[in-house]
Amino acid sequence: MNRNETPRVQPDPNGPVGPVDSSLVPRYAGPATFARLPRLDEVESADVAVVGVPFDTGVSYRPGARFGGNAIREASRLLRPYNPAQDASPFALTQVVDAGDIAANPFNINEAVETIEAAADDLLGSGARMMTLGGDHTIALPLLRSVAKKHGPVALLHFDAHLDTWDTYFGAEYTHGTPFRRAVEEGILDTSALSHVGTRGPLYGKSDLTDDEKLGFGIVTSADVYRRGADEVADQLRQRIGDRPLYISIDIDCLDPAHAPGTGTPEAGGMTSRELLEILRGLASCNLVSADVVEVAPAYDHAEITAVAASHTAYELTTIMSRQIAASRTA
Ligand SMILES: [Mn+2]
Repeated sequence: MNRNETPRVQPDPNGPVGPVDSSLVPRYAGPATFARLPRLDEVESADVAVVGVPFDTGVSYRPGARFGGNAIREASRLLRPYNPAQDASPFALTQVVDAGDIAANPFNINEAVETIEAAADDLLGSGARMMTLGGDHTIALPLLRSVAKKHGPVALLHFDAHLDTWDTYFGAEYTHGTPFRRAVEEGILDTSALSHVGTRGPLYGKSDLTDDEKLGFGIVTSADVYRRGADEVADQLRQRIGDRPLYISIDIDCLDPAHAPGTGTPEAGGMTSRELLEILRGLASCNLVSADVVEVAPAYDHAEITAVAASHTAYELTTIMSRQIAASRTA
């Protein structure tokens, strides 16, 4: 299909280029960009750039998250342009695009981290907010470095079964279990507004928790979400964050393996996808400057369960960013 002939949802001919019109081209036809959005090179500029980082050299257990971004894109074919939970049409409010993949060296973690940071600098420098699809959690460090160059130290909400604040693995500094310790050490996080959400499972020792607390993190465990409910948790997180620039990093293993089997280090007793989406909706008034969804490993997935959850998660985050950009323009 010639791209110039591709029918698109585009309510305003002078407004953003929308997704492929699924009433004219079936959802399962054509290339899979995120939510069937235009590619970056098909538009003049982007407000929100969905970008893949196919890199998983930093994993400690099951590999395979390098295939996560494209699995999420495939599952995102079913996303529709109106988000009733937030009463918004994110792709009509602002120009959202699929910016393709950042090509990172799979054999050299340090070089990959530099490449990802430089590519993020380019995208953020163009004025876009980033919605990154991982990749393993190592990639959050270079993404946060880039975001901090633009906004200063940012508040962080880290949805994950794990703390990801360990020091090193086998002597390696940059791994998927260490990005947030590095980020605190580098001064790129606002340590008055950091929280893990969804944490659970066995640790190496109690010192894992006391070390993490010293770095400045609060913890909302998976059991806290179950006992207190999504609304109360979102209220508490919103109060902690205030109007600080916020980065949200979502390891899909924050969800129970029933909701996200396709991931590298699954832990029993996790949140449901409904709880995750409801917490995110409760954060819609926060100043979300960029976000990532990582650790989708499709080789362990079944029936696209994990990729569907990740695509809806990215859609909710994209909607939050798009609404805020639109609101700032009319303010
Ligand atoms: Mn993680």
